[in-house]
Amino acid sequence: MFATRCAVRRLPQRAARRWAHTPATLKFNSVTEQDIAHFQKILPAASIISTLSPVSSPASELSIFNDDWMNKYHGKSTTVLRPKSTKEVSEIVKYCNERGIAIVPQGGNTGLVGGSVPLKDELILSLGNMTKIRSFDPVSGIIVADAGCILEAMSEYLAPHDYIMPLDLGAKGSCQIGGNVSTNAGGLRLLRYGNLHGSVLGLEVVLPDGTVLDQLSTLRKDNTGYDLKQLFIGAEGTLGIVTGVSILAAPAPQASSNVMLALPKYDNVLPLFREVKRQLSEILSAFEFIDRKSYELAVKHGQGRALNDEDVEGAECFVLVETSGGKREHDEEKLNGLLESLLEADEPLINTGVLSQSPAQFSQLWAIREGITEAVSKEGKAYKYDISIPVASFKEVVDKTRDHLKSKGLLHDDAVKHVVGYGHVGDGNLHLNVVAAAYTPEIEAALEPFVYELVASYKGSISAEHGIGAMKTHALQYSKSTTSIDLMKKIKALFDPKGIMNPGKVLE
Ligand code: FAD
Ligand code: 2HG
Ligand code: ZN
Repeated sequence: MFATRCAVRRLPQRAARRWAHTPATLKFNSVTEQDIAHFQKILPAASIISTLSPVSSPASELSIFNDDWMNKYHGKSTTVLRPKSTKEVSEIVKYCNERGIAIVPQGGNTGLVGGSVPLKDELILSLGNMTKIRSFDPVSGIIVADAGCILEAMSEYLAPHDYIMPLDLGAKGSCQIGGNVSTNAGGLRLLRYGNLHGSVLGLEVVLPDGTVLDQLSTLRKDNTGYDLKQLFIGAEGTLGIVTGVSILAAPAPQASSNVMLALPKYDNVLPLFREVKRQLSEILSAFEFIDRKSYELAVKHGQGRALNDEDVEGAECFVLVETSGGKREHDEEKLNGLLESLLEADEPLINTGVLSQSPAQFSQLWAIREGITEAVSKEGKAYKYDISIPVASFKEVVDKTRDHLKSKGLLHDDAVKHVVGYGHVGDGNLHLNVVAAAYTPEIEAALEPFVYELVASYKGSISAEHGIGAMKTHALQYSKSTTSIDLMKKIKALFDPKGIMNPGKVLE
């Protein structure tokens, strides 16, 4: 490995808000044995999991659908339906609408805001059985797939055709393309390929009354009035169930490389970003930030391979830079030139750079960054704030949050163990994770609305990429005006007048 030494938004009224996570009372019908008998007419036995008779599955079979990835949010659904076709989804939804049964659409259940599990006993409609690639055009790179296709499986399908998916996330082995679209997932390639509002070309959606909206276009350009598909991208299952996705894949880069840069101080991140962009220009494909504690947690919990001690010594934080381009020699020359100039500068912005020399080392460096979420969840219970703020303020926000928790007497091993920051610097997206011994009302009360007010004071967004889910419905006004929220409510009422689609998520 290469290693060388070297105008504030007006804050909403606090008094009127509720801050504990207490979902509004939902008034929907519970699934009954008669409903199960009806679902048996639509679906084969293997597609119904229910504790109700005559199916009578053990409750343990339901828990992976009722509990979220963090084990923070817990639903009480009695029934999970796993349709295999759009027609089956449509029949289920039509019936639930008539009966007043609420539905939670569920993909890979890797969401981090409590959006994918019920608040009460809503029916869970899992897309996990809809896994067909419907078509792929190797000339345009457009792939059309069932919503339940796992992101990684789609990448594997595309690899022999020399294409890649335009998005990549640590949860790729479990998350589904329908879930990605429904959360407008960002991830590690957004800097290069932009977000899903650009790369998704068409959607097939089952609307809350069971009607199938077929907008599964494979056209790059289509200016025929309102672009309705955009409404479902990031709707978190509140407007309908995405059953099919048409998406533009990207040509696979012919050469990729990465380097982990160790920085003596956070203040160097921004000048470094400018310099890296200037020198690497079109081959820069990722610029990811990892603070020291996040790095230590990743290594402690076996994510990637630890850097040598001398590379870590004196580092306040790290930046992982990835390049992707068309010609290895050209890209290597640029990257090596960058590293040399960084290390030889009069006042170097970095201490060291650890450059991957093989595909295995490339993956190991990425594993450190991608593994932080997993590491944090092994260390304790994480309160996750996924925020957009000016990059210059990343460290300040982490420090202010830590100081605030300290002032509340909560910064000790039995309450909050660590406050860490990492994320997508290139996109202005910080992941602020507060790692606690347990989820407690006391810690939550110390964090909220504190964090949201802090974000608003930087004119930031309370959700850069994970969404609102059940976690932030009561905080939406920190990032959206009353006019916007009112319009969102009208759109929701237009699509879903009975409110059966993922109630209590996104909007209160
Ligand atoms: P789920 O968690 O099942 O559902 C998420 C939301 O979408 C829910 O509201 C659900 O109701 C709705 N939904 C799911 N499928 C459908 C459908 N077919 N139709 C309508 N609504 C639907 N997120 C990022 O943005 N960037 C990251 O880098 C990132 N990294 C992650 C790393 C790890 C280790 C983990 C655990 C999570 C990460 N996430 C990230 C969060 C999560 O993976 C994404 O939000 C992902 O897009 C969710 O997909 P899913 O299939 O698991 O959806
Ligand atoms: C990432 O960028 C994901 O790694 C997850 O968005 C962030 O766990 C988190 O807070
Ligand atoms: Zn992220």
